[in-house]
Amino acid sequence: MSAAVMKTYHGGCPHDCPDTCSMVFEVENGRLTGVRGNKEHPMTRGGLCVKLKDYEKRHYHPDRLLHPMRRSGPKGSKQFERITWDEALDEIAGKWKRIIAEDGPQAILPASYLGHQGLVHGLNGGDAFFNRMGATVCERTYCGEGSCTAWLLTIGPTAGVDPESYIHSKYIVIWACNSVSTNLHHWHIVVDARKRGAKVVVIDAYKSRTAKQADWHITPKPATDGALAMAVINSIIEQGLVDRDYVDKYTVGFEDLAERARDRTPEWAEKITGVPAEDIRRLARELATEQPAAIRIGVGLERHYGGAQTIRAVTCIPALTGAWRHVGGGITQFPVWEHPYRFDVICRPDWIPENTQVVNILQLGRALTGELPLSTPIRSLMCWNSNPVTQSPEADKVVEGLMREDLFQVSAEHFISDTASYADILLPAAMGAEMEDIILSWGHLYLTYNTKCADAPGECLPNNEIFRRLAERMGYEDDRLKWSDTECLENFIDWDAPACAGIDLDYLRKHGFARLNVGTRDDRCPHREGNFPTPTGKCHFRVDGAKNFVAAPFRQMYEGMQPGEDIDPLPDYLPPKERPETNPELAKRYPLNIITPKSHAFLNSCYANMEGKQKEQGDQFVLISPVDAGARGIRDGDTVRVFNDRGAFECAARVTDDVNPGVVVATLGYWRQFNNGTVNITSSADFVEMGNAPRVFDNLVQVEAAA
Ligand SMILES: Nc1nc2c(c(=O)[nH]1)N[C@H]1C(S)=C(S)[C@@H](COP(=O)(O)OP(=O)(O)OC[C@H]3O[C@@H](n4cnc5c(=O)[nH]c(N)nc54)[C@H](O)[C@@H]3O)O[C@H]1N2
Ligand SMILES: Nc1nc2c(c(=O)[nH]1)N[C@H]1C(S)=C(S)[C@@H](COP(=O)(O)OP(=O)(O)OC[C@H]3O[C@@H](n4cnc5c(=O)[nH]c(N)nc54)[C@H](O)[C@@H]3O)O[C@H]1N2
Ligand code: SF4
Ligand SMILES: [Mo]
Repeated sequence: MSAAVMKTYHGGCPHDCPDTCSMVFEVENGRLTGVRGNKEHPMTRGGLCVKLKDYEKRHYHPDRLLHPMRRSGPKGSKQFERITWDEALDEIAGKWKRIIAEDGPQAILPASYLGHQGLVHGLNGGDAFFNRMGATVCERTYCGEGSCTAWLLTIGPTAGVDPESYIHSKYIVIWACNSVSTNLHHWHIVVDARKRGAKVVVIDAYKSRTAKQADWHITPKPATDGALAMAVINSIIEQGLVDRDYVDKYTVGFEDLAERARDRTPEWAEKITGVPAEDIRRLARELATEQPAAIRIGVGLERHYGGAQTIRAVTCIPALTGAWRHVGGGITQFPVWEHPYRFDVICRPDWIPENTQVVNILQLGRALTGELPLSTPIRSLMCWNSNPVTQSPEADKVVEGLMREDLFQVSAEHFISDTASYADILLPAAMGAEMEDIILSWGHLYLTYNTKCADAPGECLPNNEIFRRLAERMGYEDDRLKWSDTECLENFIDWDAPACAGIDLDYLRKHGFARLNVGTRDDRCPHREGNFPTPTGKCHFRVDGAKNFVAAPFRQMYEGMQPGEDIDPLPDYLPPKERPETNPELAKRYPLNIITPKSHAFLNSCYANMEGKQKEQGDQFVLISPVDAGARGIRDGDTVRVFNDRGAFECAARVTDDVNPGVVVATLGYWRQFNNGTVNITSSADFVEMGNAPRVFDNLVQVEAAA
């Protein structure tokens, strides 16, 4: 017997995480035996997070879906029987052809997200196929698309401050982002900057892991950051700290913004946010004078009715203060805007037939139950790279829709997730080390290569191969639908773009990653002299004539969106729909604001079925203040019911001062099949005012001891 030889290959973490780590895959005899972070990569720096440190265990987990299956029991019963790939593909193509003949292709709805973040196998991997079919377009605004609308309106598609340049920052504001859990490799840089003298301010509605490590934690009431931001603008102006030269040369609409902000004083904001006026003045003063000052915004800012307007206000601040003049000064959202991906080639939006209906993935429940009027009702759903039963709001409605006997559901998955549980046909999908790809990043400025180096177990196939086979079965002859994974990579990136100078596929295969040519950490200062990628080249405090639109960096041009309402030319505070102050009637029954952010040891709903991660994360819980717990006779560890008119879930109460009275926190990702309900049962599928973004933190509930 010869000893197995261990070889290493370049990998890229394929999960929906801004860090997009460069990995080292250790492989023996076609089997992934270990993973490490790449030491050469300036952000990964040799370390992975708690979720990925034993990624090989996810590849060979005993529950992994290994063969195509057909449902053999009632919907949701998780009874399936093994079938062959040919049987599965024939059944799917047969059903779809019949549906198309009877009701047209719009009766078919694809639903995907960033379960895999590769250019080939990821979010947009099935778009060309479904656009060719003429299926209903799925508007996938799960994450940050209202933030994107705000960002584009104000400063255009810029990557903003390089997360690595924070090493040069002297003042760092992390605004509604739990970096220690969700952006760990940026947090390392923040900590290094602090060692060099930077002050770290965290603005978070509760004492998150990140807030606990801040030099200064500011705690606004949930969904009131718009008032805080407007008062910061007011105070920068009032204290005479505006960089007049920068504003005159590189911005539009200062006088109007100043007029709008005139009565948004710190005292006004104190009443709304609960943050003392003196603290707001101090924040304004320090943000203006401690340069370079950088703001890192998280998606927590977006998740309430006025979220996008809030982000517009925050995005104005660095231009007011002239922070953009400095390396390490300005604001960071999703650096993906400067990555040269060819979404027109990836998605083929030109194949979408005119007037195709659009269904938003946040409103999947409403669409499947008939609550949302559709010109063509949905008869078939294909789901991959996403788990809407846990991740979409109004989750009970999603389940009600999936239980429909007349709905033909196909799920391509790694596991029988909460969504896949309801499928008629299950397709086993290949995992990270089993397929070639380039992983996009929305959190840094590198391309990251992933080698196919392990054999897929059982009969698992990469997403792109699944779509190639489906295209063949459907009789679609287009070349684009036949490309190999390598051909896709050759075509999906604009290799001739200036950002790619000196980089090609061979280079990536050899080195594993490459930094885009968009300046270095130490010299990148993209808006020192304006140069904003807006129609005027300036930062727009004021925007004239704009209509609401959906902006997404991972886009297939969401042109399906009806021309929206007029947009307020200026940023402002828009009160949330569900706060005791704004909705006292509702608050009589449901007095507590619930926030449902990410779990530390899960990646959205991924890993919540793995024992090791369950141990790291603990059972489903809700954080509740001693005041609110006491008033309800709830003790630490009690099982409680969290509910409102949309539904209920049960979990353990953790009584703690980490949350203020009136606020409760329950993290996301736990599976319905292992728990008594999930957090998204209580959240609303209504949108943020702009960008059709999720309003899931704009939510009132009651908590009571479980019967
Ligand atoms: N461990 C882990 N990491 C992840 C993920 C995961 O599931 N687990 N998911 C990945 C994905 S898809 C994303 S989008 C990112 C998201 O990463 P983040 O942007 O960090 O998003 P969240 O964890 O939802 O919440 C951010 C913070 O906003 C706070 N917050 C909520 N509402 C408000 C408010 O009104 N005002 C203020 N000031 N703060 C508020 C919350 O308390 C929370 O601490 O994380 C990625 N990384
Ligand atoms: N209440 C609340 N709701 C939220 C959020 C929140 O903070 N609070 N966050 C929102 C955000 S930011 C996001 S991004 C969404 C995320 O929502 P989803 O994208 O639905 O996230 P996941 O639950 O991780 O689902 C990804 C699924 O894809 C599967 N998958 C992974 N890789 C592959 C692959 O290669 N092939 C196939 N076929 N399948 C694969 C995984 O097994 C998993 O079941 O949730 C949103 N929902
Ligand atoms: S989940 Fe994020 S932090 Fe963890 S390995 Fe992947 S990219 Fe890195
Ligand atoms: Mo996300």
